Amino acid sequence: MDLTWIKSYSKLHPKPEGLALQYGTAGFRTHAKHLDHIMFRMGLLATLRSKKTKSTIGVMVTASHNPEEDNGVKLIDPMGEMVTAVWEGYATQLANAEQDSLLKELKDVIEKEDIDMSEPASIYIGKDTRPSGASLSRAVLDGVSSLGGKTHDYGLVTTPQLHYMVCCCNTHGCYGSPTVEGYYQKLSQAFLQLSQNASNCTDDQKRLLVDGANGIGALKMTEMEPFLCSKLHMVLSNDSSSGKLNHMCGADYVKVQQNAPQGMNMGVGERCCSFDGDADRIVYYYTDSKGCFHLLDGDKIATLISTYLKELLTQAGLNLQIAVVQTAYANGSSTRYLEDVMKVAVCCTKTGVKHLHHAAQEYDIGVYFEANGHGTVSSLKRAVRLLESTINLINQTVGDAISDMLVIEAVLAIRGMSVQDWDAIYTDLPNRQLKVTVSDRRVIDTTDAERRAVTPEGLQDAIDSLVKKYKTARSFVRPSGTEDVVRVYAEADTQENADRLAHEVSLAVHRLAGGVGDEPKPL
Ligand code: G16
Repeated sequence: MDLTWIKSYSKLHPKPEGLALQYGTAGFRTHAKHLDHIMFRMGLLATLRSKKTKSTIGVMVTASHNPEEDNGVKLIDPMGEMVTAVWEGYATQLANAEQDSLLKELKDVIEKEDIDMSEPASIYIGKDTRPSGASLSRAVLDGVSSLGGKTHDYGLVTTPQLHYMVCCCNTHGCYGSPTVEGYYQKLSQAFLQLSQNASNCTDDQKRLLVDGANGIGALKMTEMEPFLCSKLHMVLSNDSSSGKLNHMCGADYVKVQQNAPQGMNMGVGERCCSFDGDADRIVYYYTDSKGCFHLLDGDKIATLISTYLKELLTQAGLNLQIAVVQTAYANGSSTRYLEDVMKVAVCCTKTGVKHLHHAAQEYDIGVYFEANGHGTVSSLKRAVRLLESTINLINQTVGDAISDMLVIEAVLAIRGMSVQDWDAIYTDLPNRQLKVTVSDRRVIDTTDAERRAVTPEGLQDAIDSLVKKYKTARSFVRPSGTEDVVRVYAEADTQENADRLAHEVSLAVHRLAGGVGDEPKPL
């Protein structure tokens, strides 16, 4: 097939010479000014994927938790899941092709995948609220139309909403109606039905403070609130009316800083939650009467939801296998609680919900949450009436802050639990996350679900001997797939020791993995 016209189209979205980017943990992500050619090329690739799978494919323009100046793109496969590793490889191949070899690389993918170019293609596009989103999503549209694909531009949506639309479309409406209103209706109906099983909630119990990270989640919660028929009273802060996206707010900030976001007026003991920039992550928290901050992260969410589902299975007399999937970041206390007290299977995968999602699908019901609040429940939908509303309330395609929040609110109400009761299920081990800048983070290679570093030589030995100095301690390092940093995680018996260990491991990374600038300072 003659595709030479692609050459002239692609000149409108030229690649800066020498710039190389990788499809990372959740797609391409960097400063928005480097992304125009990537977006055009991802439009091309999504069109090929659509022709190949004879299905609608999604392209979400977002950089999620990253700063407002960044942007990125996530590709969505037919059932709403992330694209496969092989296609991630094609994405990197196309992204990094210099201008005059793009056509050759495109043809290479077409040949390898044996794509029939006469097939129609359909692409759903969405974007978060970043200022760069409008022009970058136009570049995606250009890419799709240059290969003759059809597009439906949903404009401003959360990432999970776009996953939902793609899944609805490819299941011909079985998963729901592929509109934003269809999404609100599906989730709110399930929430209202589930909530009928809760004893009457007081106004205080219905009140939830929501930090919208000054992003798309805030806009969408405002749209959704009327569908919830006053069963949940959300008080929004960081609603994008004034603050900057993810700046001193949002789920990533709260999780990493272990602190409340700016701009939220929290009363003692009040239940609060934070979304991230594209509303696929959520964390909960409150402050106690002594002013102490309590974080209920993805591990606590997985525990709450899996305990509830296990109870339902027991009540229904169903012998279904339930498992919780975690990553290296899971707090040691949560893993111990799940395995020893709850007796559920726990498995550990690499960071990135795409890895957790696949592992979760090995079980009848797989609850997966990263400690950072990104996750969901993936289950084989059996004809179990008791579970039906819970299942309907869950966006099974991908982690979804809105759907997760409604499940948590319903489960807390049904079980008559306060946020403090939930927090008391187990006590987190004190922990600390740090970032270290190195000249090339790819020098760090890991194994064992990223819990051990294979290179550079000597780094793992250094970590092992540092860990030995502390009680109930654990630490690991891994290159981020979304930011140009090495992430360091440490936990230990006290916050002071966790901080000290994280700092010592950061120093080892700086020394052994080519640290840039001054050595990390103690906390
Ligand atoms: C993305 C992924 C998450 C991952 C996070 C951090 O989240 O979807 O699964 O935990 O990046 O990844 P890394 O540590 O490799 O930078 P989001 O919400 O930013 O899309």
